[in-house]
Amino acid sequence: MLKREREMLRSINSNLLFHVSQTTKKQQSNIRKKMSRADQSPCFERPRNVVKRVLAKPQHEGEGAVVRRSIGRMELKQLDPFLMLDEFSVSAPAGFPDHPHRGFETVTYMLQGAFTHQDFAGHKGTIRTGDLQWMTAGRGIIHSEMPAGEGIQRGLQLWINLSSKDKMIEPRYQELQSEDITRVEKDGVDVRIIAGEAMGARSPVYTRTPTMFLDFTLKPGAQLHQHIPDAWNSFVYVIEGEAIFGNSSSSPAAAHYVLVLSLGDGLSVWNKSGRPVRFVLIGGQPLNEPVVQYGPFVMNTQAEIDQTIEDYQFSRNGFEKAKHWKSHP
Ligand code: FJH
Ligand code: FE
Repeated sequence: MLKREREMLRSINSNLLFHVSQTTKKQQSNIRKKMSRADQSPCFERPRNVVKRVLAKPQHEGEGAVVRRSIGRMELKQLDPFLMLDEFSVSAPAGFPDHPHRGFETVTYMLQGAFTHQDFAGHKGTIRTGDLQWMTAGRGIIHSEMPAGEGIQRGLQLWINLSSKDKMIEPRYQELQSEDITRVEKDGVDVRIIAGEAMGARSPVYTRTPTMFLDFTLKPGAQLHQHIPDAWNSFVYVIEGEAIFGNSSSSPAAAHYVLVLSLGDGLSVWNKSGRPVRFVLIGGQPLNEPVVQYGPFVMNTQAEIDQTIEDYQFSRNGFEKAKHWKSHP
């Protein structure tokens, strides 16, 4: 349904007959037909529903760290263009000491506490609650990611694949502090726009693989209708509370569940519970390319993986700065 038609629908609903009187009889009849379909889903032609629901159970990763892996676990190996989503919730000294990446992007979003990162090119910093680091590893990065500060450090890390033409680009960082992340609040819905657009606002983050990443909080009773480009793969990860996703007669989904969505033009969410619900909605345009992964290297062919292992071992083709580098404790 076109935006203009949706606006017309809204105007009919609120008895603003002025708009309707400007349309032809045929247009009015089309709108009424769409309205009866809209009774089931008021906003979308093809509403998305949950096709798979998986609990992200804790597992060991890095050095003494435990993560809840949702995308990337056995039952959900990949959801093109996404390779992995981890929720991390732990205190120092656990973490992710010096390690490489090639061929994809990592998006680190802090929910609570702080993480310090350092890389072999001298890039260093600490991201804190609500901050974002969007790292395009491209041809190669070696870095460490360690919790900073006292108590529980909690965050998400998403791995987004790069298309074959982008796998060997120069590494790049986009960093946003919490106060610079676009935020919109309306009718009990609060959204922080990490990537893409929602509720009339847009994130400044450049996504080489077209991606949306939205952090929603819905008050009790609130409802949300979020557009998602039709052919994009998408999923929800519930951070806190519970809500009904898609079909309003489905059962609520709770924290640490990942919900894979069917294709369609949007998702409806209803917080039927008595407390707030927080979740991320992530979507991306599939690359439709072969994926060969060897730990932190993601390429298109086994030959490219073999070449990457060699480049890493001999500090070549993007890993030159690895020769004499070690992170500071
Ligand atoms: C040794 N050193 C194994 C090692 C493995 C790694 C790895 C880590 C994250 C991550 C997840 C959530 C976060 C916000 C803060 C980071 C991840 C986060 C995913 C792999 C393979 C490093 C050193 C190692 O990094 O930042 O929440 N997840 C996939 N593993 C490593 O990075 C052994 C001796
Ligand atoms: Fe890393």
